[in-house]
Amino acid sequence: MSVITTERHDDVLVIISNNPPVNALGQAVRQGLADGIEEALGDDSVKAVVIRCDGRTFFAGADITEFGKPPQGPGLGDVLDTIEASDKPVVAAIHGTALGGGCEVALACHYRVAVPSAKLGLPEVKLGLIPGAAGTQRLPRVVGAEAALPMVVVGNPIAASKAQAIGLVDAIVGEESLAEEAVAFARAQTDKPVPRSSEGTANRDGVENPAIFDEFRAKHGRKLRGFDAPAAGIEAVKAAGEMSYEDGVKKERELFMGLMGGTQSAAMRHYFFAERAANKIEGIARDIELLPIRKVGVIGAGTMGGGISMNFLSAGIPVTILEMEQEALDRGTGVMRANYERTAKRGRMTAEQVEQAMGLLTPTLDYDDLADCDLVIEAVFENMDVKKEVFAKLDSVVKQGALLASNTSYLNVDEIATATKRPEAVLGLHFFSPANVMKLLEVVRGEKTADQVLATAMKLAKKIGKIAVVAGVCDGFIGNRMLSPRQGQANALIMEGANYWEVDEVLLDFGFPMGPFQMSDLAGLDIGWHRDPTRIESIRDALCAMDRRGQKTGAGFYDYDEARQRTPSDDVKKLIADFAEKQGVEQRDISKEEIRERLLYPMVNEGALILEEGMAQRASDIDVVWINGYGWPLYTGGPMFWADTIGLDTVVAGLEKHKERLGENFRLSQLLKDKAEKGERFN
Ligand code: 3H9
Repeated sequence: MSVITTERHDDVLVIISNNPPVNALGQAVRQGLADGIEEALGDDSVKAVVIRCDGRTFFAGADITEFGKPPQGPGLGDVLDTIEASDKPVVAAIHGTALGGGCEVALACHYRVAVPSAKLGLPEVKLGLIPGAAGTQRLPRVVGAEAALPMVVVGNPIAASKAQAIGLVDAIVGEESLAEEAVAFARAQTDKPVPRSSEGTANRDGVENPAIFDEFRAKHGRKLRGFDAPAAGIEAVKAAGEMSYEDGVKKERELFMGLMGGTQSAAMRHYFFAERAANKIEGIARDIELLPIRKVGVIGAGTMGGGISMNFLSAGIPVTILEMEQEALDRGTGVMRANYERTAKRGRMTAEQVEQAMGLLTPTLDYDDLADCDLVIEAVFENMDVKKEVFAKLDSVVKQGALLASNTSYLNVDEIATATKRPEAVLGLHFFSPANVMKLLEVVRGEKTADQVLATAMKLAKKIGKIAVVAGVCDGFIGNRMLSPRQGQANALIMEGANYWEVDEVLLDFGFPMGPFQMSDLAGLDIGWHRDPTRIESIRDALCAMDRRGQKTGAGFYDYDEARQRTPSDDVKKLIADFAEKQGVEQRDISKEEIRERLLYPMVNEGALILEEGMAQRASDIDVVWINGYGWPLYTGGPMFWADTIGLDTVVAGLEKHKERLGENFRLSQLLKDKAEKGERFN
């Protein structure tokens, strides 16, 4: 069946798209829309037109899978010009999400009606692009530059009610009666001059008050640092006020094509599909029967246990939280309440929602209270014996059929599972701190973890708003395992003479939010410290002995002022040099290029080892982990995609160049080597 059909309702022609799953505007859809309009214009008995979609949503945008391939006509811009040029009124009937090109279709129509649950937006910026079918020129003419800016430059969709308030939607209709009401709305517009978005004048606000652009930049600059598309988006919206419509469209095209050909958009499109691929588990049928998770148990009410619990409470799933002592239990639940209340104060939750969430929490000191949980997550001290003890206990009290999970970040999940008589029920659920905020979840598949258990965990992760990636059992799983060589090199580099602030700067310049030494200062240098100031075995020991324990003591690697602004410390530089001398390490000048190569290339190599050992399902999963868990800049696509972009032969050559300095445990991945030789990519 054709993806576009038409239907007559007396004098109204309804053009219907049915292109699952999201009515992306692929070639056949564009052609069908053009044909539909031609049909309407060629038939005198048609007085008005409605464009609507079947299935779960209005057009969710251009078909991203067509990007990077030779274009096939008709182009979306041309189709939209045809729609807008019609002198018979055309009404967009919107449900689901009108996104990107879909929102541009709606803008080209003369009127827009939507159901209350509909959302409209221009998320192209999240793919490293700007709208490319005149969205940046039509939208400001309809809603004004000020309202258009966040939509184009930040890209979050807005609700139908908000869209109506800014003039993007003309009428909100019943959730169940969109089709009929849109036809009636269209019929009521006949015999009136059609309003065309390209002729709107709301964009004057940007000309009369150009300060809105600077204010917008000042407000969002930090968040958009490093990304190319937002600046292009601002430029395009500005052009909508300063140029004729035709010239503005040309400007938009120029900017769009520039971004489309760049590496950032390729990286961000890669990420879009990577995030979706991560959810799929190889070898497990998509329709496998899942276990119901109606009640969750969490062991440990510390920072991690509390944060983990909040995920479930916020999703409406009851949690029983267990501690050893009443005091620790009270403290933990108190922190959770305080966190919720802070969220409420910021207006992101109502007081009622706070009570609702906390009402689902049952604190306990008694293991027996976990008996009827469908999933228990252990978040106790990171020690194998302690974990095994907990799992043995769980095995004896928790009902059969439940999932038993460890939040360990390093330990061997298979060994933990041996403490039970049901290793098939055991898996790792590695949350990242703060667990109620961080999106990433590593789902660790043990040797014996049942398919059903794994699939249930992945589904549950989505329900609580996490981005889950399957990892195999190895030291540090995917994320921490790759962090380890980077940290090793950071430490080695400062011993060899690199300034620690330059090591941080290299990563900041690359796009990380923080460098390793800033990170250490933030976390506290005394984590895991032996507390003996006379025992100096590392630079950290030396810093702790001087009471430089990080931000909390006003000094660590850096000195901190009252506003927590950091300045490099000459004392620390000297301390490092002295320590290096004592260890017999000769210091030298080290270039930023070497720092960058030695920090990042070993990570790619570790990623390749993870892949060749089957500890990650696919290279793109590794990218998803590093972007969501460790602040790897999205616009490079993650470590593996970044390596593809610079060339795997470059990475291998760099690793070989620095081989002597990469530590005795360094082992070049055969997979990386082979791929580099063959000129292949990971993604
Ligand atoms: C654009 O429009 C440029 C124009 O301005 C200019 C043109 C000249 N294309 O996310 P889900 C697939 S740029 C192709 O799991 P949900 C997706 O990969 C575009 N495929 O569902 C997945 O496939 P699979 C601007 C697409 O309900 C399946 O659909 N638009 C596209 O959680 C289901 O997706 C956007 O950026 C697409 N455009 O969320 C919107 N979209 O099942 C991008 C989805 O094989 N899309 N797929 O894994 C979204 O934000 C979400 O998909 C949406 C549904 C909210 C629509």
